[in-house]
Amino acid sequence: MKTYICKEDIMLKDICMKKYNKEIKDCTNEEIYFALLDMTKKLADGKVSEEGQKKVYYISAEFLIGKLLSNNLINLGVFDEVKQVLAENGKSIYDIEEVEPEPSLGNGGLGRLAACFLDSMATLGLHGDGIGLNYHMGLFKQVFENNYQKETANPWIEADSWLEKTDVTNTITFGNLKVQSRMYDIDVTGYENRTNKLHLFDIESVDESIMEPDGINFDKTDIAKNLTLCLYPDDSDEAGNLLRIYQQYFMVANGAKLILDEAKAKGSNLHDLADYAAVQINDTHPSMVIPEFIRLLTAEGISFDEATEIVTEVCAYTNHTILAEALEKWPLAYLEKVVPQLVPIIKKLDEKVRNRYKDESVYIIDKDQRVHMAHIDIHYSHSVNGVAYLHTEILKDSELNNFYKIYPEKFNNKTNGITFRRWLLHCNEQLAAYITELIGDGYKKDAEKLNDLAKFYDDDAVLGRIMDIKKQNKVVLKDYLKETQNIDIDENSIFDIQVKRLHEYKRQQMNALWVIHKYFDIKAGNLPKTPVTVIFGAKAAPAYTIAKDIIHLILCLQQLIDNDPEVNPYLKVVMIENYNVSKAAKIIPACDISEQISLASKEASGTGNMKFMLNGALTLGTRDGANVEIGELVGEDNIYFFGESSEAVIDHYAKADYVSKDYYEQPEIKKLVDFIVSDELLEIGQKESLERLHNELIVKDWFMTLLDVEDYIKTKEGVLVDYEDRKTWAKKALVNISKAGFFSSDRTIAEYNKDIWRL
Ligand code: KOT
Repeated sequence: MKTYICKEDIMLKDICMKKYNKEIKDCTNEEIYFALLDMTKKLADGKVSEEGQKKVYYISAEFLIGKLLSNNLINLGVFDEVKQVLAENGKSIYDIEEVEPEPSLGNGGLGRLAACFLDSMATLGLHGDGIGLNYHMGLFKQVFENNYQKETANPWIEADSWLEKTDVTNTITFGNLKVQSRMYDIDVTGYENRTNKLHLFDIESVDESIMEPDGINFDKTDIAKNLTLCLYPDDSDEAGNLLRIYQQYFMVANGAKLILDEAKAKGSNLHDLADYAAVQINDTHPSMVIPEFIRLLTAEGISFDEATEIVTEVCAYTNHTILAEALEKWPLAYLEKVVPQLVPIIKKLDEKVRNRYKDESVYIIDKDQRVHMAHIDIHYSHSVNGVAYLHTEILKDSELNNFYKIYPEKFNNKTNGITFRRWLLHCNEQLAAYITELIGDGYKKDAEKLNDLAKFYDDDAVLGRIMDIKKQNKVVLKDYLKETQNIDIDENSIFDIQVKRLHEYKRQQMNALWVIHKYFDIKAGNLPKTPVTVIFGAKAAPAYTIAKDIIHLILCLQQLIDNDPEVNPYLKVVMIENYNVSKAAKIIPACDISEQISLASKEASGTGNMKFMLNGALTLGTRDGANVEIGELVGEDNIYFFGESSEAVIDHYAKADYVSKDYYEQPEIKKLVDFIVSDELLEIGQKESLERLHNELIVKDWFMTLLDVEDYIKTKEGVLVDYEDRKTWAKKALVNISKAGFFSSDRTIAEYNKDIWRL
């Protein structure tokens, strides 16, 4: 029996003894968690290796890292050993995982991507650190009350956590105040490779007590107390917008200082900064780093023109959305108030653009005196990338076409990826072990090796095992839902899953219309061969009314169907409360049908689609984002596409010729939409919400739900029929797993490095 982990000075049993004066078997799960935290940090420290001259800095307002313990143990190569030692002492690693609070330092895809990228940089042995903010509350915690989302506070920082306090401090100056900052570090341990750092900056004067219990309301003007309290505070009023600018500048001012200090320490004379630093700007939240660098470089005696050239060579920009409302444009007056030191620089940058180009659409400051942050990035970075093939094409052809015409050489695509350590090895241990049994464990470092699974496409025994593993994962999810939400689901039903942020463009409402269709169908006596469990998980932004109405509709449907004995043997709707990274890890391995049904052209990439595919779910989706590339890899037989193409959708917007009412008038569609305000649902739900949503779909439907709903329903019914042929389904699942290698974030990061960073 092994009673030690790796080195003698890092023995779990010794740490428990020293910390608590107890044997492992006598410790509580909490105590073991904190002991493992110490052990892991020590192991990770041993992997901090030599720095090369040049380093990447990934600056992002979000790093949705999720729980770290198990992943760190996996990456350090000691997970199995720890699991065994704990088991020998009557403890379960899975119970201990539950003790760890989940840091929710992100909203969704953009933040989770940043976390996957950190893992891959360390795994590939690239020296790349993250720079962000240490939000104390992160995103709110969602609870359901009266079939509505209610927000509650979500503090995650404990006295003992992954955060290491450093002695790096700065004074950050805003127009009307100064604050003291401090850097906290989290180790980022690569899979059997180096350890990098995630640097999170905080204010010393932060005050958690000013937050109300809802986790979203607090005095927005008290910047010295609230700056790092929470992620993306409500920006629907002026104070919220200003706070966002305070946060962004605080992040980049600390980041830029760190980058210059580190370069200088390695011998840079700043003229050669690009030989020491590559800065990746994760959408526009960190864009002020460009004028801030120029401010710092000119203060060191470098001319404005040269500073601009240096910064352009150092910085690269990633665009993650074409949704107009997400493109940041700050009123110049706000910047004058918060960061007056940057305003003359931004004006000069704008002047340079105006001197060169006549086209007003590429100016930085528009005629309404608003500063277009993305325009700063595009003019003054050397690289502009989209996050999936289709997305980059749309940027070049339409959204950013005027810029593409000026700088064709800057534009490039980097299709997103996910880390297989978290999204396969950790979340689906059984599948990972079985893949290893079949093809060896080379795929853990070289994901393309999953292609070797192709030789088993027609092997009945293998297909049978793949389905067995899926079934077991469904049982795990069933038990989890029983324990956490007291919900019963049937592991023999089809698990049809849509988990992601709630947004009209992602079209959870269309899935809800399918539920209504199925409800009618069952009532009419058309009973599905295999029951269907439709699982949703989604948080809505607190101020996004229609998104909250959609959650309300789904929860009302859940209740209606649960209480209808005619329907509930065949159909079940489950809305998972507080969907987050840890829940995703339990949900995704259990999925049969992965719902990726955004309006074509609107989902830049999606990364959930990749996680589901890797875990053997089949995609039901539009030809949007990375779905297109999934389709190319697996072939049309192994994915279910429906709906209008992105070209057709873009054309509808250009001509403004989509009229949802015309679709609504079709009797089949009208029946579904009108059920939202039926007596059955009004008895359960709130009139105001349901009527608002009903009306929205009929008179506006900006994201064209009714355009695609008919094809969606037809296609989904076809998927359910196909599910009945278990062997063919299993083969499709195996094809998906075997082709998922392309979506490893190791591949994405290798491309960033080869084309953009050049470390
Ligand atoms: C949010 C606010 C402003 C700009 C962009 C965003 C944004 C975009 N947040 N998340 N995204 C998602 O990013 C993912 C990673 O690239 C994509 O997969 C996904 O399609 C985006 O919606």
